[in-house]
Amino acid sequence: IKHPLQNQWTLWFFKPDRAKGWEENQREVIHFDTIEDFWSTHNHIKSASELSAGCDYSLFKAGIKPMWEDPRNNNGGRWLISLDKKQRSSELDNYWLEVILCLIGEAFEESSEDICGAVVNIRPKGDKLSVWTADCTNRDGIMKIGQKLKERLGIQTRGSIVYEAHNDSMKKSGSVAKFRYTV
Ligand code: M7G
Repeated sequence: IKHPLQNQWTLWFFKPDRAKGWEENQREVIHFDTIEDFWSTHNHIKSASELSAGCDYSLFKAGIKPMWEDPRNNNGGRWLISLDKKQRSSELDNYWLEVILCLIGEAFEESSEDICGAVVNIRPKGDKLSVWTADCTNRDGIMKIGQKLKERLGIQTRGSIVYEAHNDSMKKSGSVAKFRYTV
């Protein structure tokens, strides 16, 4: 018998293709809902650091699309961890795996309900990891998730993780979105 996860999860892959719209470039790769199926997926796909520039992996609860427009994300936001270029080889894959394990293992306890998913963006200027939550006004839940994330990733620097509302990210045009919370 396989070990069931509390939630079913969908892995998405984004590959930039300028002939298509952003949403069309998001593809569902696989669903899983057991620990064993997670590991077999993880073991046979490329690691994040091997993806080409502009690609993303997203892992979301089944039924939630990895986009602002999904009703579960619409009023939400994300904890954002910005990496510098040299961290792609040293930290990125470990961090991404740890983020995934936090999600599928429901590490945020009662705040796990607020979790929608997580994204890794592979970018020339610096990769990004983010954890998306459902309600950008739920301060207590957001802070618990942010603190737990920092602890699990072993990040010590104060203020290194910032939370932004998707509504601000959407409107961001050159200028930096207002960060609502930091840990
Ligand atoms: P990004 O890929 O999150 O980060 O956003 P990057 O700037 O480091 O590449 C790049 C662009 O992708 C945004 O400016 C939007 O045009 C588009 N985009 C990103 N997200 C997360 C969404 C989304 O959820 N919905 C839509 N419609 N477009 C998005």
